[in-house]
Amino acid sequence: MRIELSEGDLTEQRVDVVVNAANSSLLGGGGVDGAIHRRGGPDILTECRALRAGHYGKGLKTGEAVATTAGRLPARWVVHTVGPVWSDSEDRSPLLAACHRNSLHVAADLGAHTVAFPAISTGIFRWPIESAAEIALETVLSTLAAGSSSVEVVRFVLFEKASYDVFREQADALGIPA
Ligand code: AR6
Repeated sequence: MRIELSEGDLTEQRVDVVVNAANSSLLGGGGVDGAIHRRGGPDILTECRALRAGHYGKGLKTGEAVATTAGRLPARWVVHTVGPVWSDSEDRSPLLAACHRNSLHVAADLGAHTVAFPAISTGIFRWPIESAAEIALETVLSTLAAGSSSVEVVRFVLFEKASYDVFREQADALGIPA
């Protein structure tokens, strides 16, 4: 099992699963969600609509994860998850951890070997990058250490150099090799 950090665009990753920082509507948005639907084409949205018409009639709850195929992206599946909006008054860290854990469980159910994550909640949802990096890395480490998963490589794809640097610093602190 390996954790990698990369500066770049999630929609260009040749992996089994890219994780989407979606919202509960599952019907698209800005940020990385907008980029995934733009680059992936309309099939992803068609599948998301079908999910809303079925089991996810009320939308996807914060912390949950669900898969669609990846349309024209060079990945096999998109796992959509909903990160928490940052709150100054409430500790929502367990929900941010749940996003990462549940995304990895869905990826493992698909038999995925390689998974790429963006920095969930750190854009429009305003989560401070230092805290997000720590939660994301710790949760992936503990989830993969916990047991038999098909997932062998988890790559965090950071859109900005500043975010990459923070993830690198937190990874060093957790003993994750460069
Ligand atoms: N590749 C990798 N990372 C990216 C990309 C990209 N192409 N584009 C943006 N980022 P955000 P959130 C980074 O806002 O905070 C949407 O409207 C970005 O710099 O995409 O979880 C959804 O529908 C930031 O570091 O997601 C929801 O409503 C990180 O991805 C809401 O935004 C996450 O930023 C979710 O907000």
